[in-house]
Amino acid sequence: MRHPTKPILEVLSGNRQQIPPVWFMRQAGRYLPEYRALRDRAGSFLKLCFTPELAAEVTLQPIRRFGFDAAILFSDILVVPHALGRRVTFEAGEGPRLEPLDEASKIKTLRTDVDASVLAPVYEAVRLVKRDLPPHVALIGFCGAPWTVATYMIAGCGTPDQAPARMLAYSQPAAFARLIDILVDVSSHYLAAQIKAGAEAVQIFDTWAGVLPPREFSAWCIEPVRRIVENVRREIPDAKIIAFPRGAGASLPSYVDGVPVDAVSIDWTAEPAFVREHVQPRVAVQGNLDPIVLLAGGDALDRAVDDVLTNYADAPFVFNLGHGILPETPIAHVERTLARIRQA
Ligand code: 1CP
Repeated sequence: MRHPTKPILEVLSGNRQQIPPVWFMRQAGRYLPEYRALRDRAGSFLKLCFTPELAAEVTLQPIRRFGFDAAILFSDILVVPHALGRRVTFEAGEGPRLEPLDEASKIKTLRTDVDASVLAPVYEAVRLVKRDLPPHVALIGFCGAPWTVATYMIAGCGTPDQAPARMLAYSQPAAFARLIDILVDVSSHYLAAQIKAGAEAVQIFDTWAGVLPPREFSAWCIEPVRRIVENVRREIPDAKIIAFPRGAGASLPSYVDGVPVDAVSIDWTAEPAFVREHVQPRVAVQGNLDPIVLLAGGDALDRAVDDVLTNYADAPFVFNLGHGILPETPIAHVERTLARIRQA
């Protein structure tokens, strides 16, 4: 890792690439027929995550088909609550369901360390992927940020603005802080273990960062992720870390000031001139094609791809979506996008 030669690792080291490296959030998933076939065979989503051979195969599927510059380990942010002993299920077409952690008394009795044997297959999947990865492709591990994972643990599912977690943070701040502390601790170990198993970078997904007012954003998004980055770097000083504070908007400069990551992943609502002036001089940027325009295709897609390149590719930049690829996305639109990025 000290002498990166893979394009995405170069960018994470601050070296702009002539043709930006590209990968897509959720690139392994339901828009791929080969994923759907394997998911059917595996039975449950968690079985897919925790069977190393299957998780490795699903991770590699989009690499074989499209030649992305990075593979993202196939798993889910909710394996961490699962390893903390919470019941987690994924119903087809419904999204995740957890037993809600909706009272301070339930947080007081939550275990503070994960069951290591539950997460061991994840590290084995990392090793298997590394064995079969083309030489220029990097493997990215990941976890959810404490705030985002807490929102699902508290509500028991995704909600439009994660109000249950915001409510608990205001009304039971000590219990809420305890939950965040536990998640900081286990997520730090989880990321370090993925890197030790062979992940060359890690991404911290804070999907729900955008629903918090500034004071809470600082307390529950910036501070916990800063502590995770510090903990991981204490163990692995040159660890490459990307953060995705979705919806951070005008708070992006204070985010990159507070969280010393190698890259920040931005969503499609970011204002380009603002990002160029206040974010890109400090840190590499990743993003931010609207997943809906990838679904729409045609001239609108070509224009949007060109806009992203014009806006951000003059500085260290990783091409990605502004959020996960949608299951209905035609494969031809992904191919068209990659060809356009690489034609230059
Ligand atoms: O039926 C299925 O196959 C389940 C669909 C699915 C998939 C393919 C889920 C359920 N998770 C995943 C994989 C996944 N999740 C990856 C794999 C690697 C890749 O990117 O290819 C990753 C990185 C995640 C991360 C994740 N899970 C996030 C953060 C990023 C994001 O997209 O916002 C979140 C919020 C989750 C929770 C989750 N898991 C699954 C769903 C449908 C959701 C979202 C729930 C919601 O709020 O609606």
